[in-house]
Amino acid sequence: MKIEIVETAPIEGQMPGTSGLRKKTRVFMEPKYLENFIQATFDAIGGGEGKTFVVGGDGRYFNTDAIQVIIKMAAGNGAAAVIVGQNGILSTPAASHLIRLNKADGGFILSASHNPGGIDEDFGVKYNAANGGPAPEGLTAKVFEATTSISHYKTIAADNVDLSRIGTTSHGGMSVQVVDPVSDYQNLMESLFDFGAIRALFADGFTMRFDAMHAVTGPYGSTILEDILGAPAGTVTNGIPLEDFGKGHPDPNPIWAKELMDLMMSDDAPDIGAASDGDGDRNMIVGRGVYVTPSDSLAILAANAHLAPAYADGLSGIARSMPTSAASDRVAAKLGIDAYETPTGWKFFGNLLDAGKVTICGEESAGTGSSHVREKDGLWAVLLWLNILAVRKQSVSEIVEDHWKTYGRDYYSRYDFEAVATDKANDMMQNLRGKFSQLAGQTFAGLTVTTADEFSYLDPVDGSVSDNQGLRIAFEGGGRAVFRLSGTGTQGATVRLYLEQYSGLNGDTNQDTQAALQSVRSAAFEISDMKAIIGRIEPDVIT
Ligand code: VG1
Ligand code: CO
Repeated sequence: MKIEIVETAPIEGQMPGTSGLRKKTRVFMEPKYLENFIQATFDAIGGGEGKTFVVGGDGRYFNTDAIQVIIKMAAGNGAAAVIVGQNGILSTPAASHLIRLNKADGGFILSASHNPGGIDEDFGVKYNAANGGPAPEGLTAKVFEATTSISHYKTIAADNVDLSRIGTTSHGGMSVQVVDPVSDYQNLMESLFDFGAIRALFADGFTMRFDAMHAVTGPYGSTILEDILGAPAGTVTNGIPLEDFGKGHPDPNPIWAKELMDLMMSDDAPDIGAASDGDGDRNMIVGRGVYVTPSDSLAILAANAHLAPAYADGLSGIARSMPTSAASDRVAAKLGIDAYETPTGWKFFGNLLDAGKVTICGEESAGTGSSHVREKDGLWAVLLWLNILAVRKQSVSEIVEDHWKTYGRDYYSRYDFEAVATDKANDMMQNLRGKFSQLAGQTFAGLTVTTADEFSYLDPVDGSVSDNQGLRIAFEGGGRAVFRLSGTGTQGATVRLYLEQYSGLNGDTNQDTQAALQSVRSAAFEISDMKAIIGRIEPDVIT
């Protein structure tokens, strides 16, 4: 088939953020917008010639259109093969697994994750490398560079591929393999966990509600939890992926998964509740009457992972993003293994996982995962919880309370201030930065600052340095406040304020979270001058 070389010109602003390039869907639909970014990616990786790529997305509006464009451009760039999920569906962890399983050269994941979907909402493209993980910063910088000098893109004139039919066809000399999105992922999960024990748990009357939030995990949850593990029909709710996620935010937190939270706090609560995000890489865990913070979930999973077959020999190390609470560090210390602190975003865990330095990683934003893929993995976390529950034969709340008794409790909450004017958000950060050299030793809201610094990460594997990764203030008595600007939004700036207070080893673990954080919060507001600079201290979302 004839390769078409189409002239184009650079389009501004195609800089990937925390997790891929995210823009309004209509922006992605503008002529050549997607094409430019895809060609820049091919250019940044040294071309597509003879390579194999995995392609799929979370099912949001424009997903299949974008996939058809990418398939044709892969052919135009000389790729040997494309592996694509049936109907364009692949969760982010499943795509990561397919890249690794098929030894593909990389993959395109079409998703803006937790951002709402639809023609007037958000769309996104993430590129993952041959290890299955998000493109590291060095590569995203190259992609961006290529978008600023692009002059043409390559494609083929061909009919669209029928994405509904599983099987292999040839397009312009390139093979296109349409695969079941769930089966390989399901096999991977079966290889990690004791499905027999989990099946027995459900057979014993254990109950669960898994809210797929009309996003990509519906088919994965239905197959694995209901069909394979025997959870009763109806365990998975909102299980059909919709282009607009039913107009919700597919963000697994107590705000956006309110229906699930209400159920879990009621008398009719099942034994465990879980929810997943748009592209299936994040998870929320709720026990009957108890919300498990993602930072605690990471720590509890790490402390109990040896109860699942895949981790029976123990963990090599644990990594967490900087704003995530210190709870998992306490587990690492007790296990005598290394703890790593990385910037926000899964791309920073890839090197540690590849080098075998860590087995389990996590973020406060409800992402947890392990060395089984190179992405965070929502359903994996849920299955590990189920495996632990099946072995320990205790409730979620008993396990959480036992954990706090052993390690102390890290009270934790994140405040999001959305759609802040970008210049004001930058002013606030700049003002705060300017105070840092003077803060140590000063007291605010009764708390004395021990250290104040801007987080910079030195990757212990490749020696790369990532600066400006968040402003952190630590207080005497185990409190901490962190400020950073989100890198996934598409409108204005989102200020994230992360608050944490350690109870101490034998301290009170039964306080209300917001009450326990009161001093740290007041100190953070005071030090940052938030009210004066951005005009508010009332967050849009508290998680
Ligand atoms: C947010 C989260 C971060 C996560 C990222 C991508 O980034 O805070 O922990 O890795 O989303 O997750 P930011 O820059 O907005 O704080 V996902 O599930 O959107 O791919
Ligand atoms: Co996600």
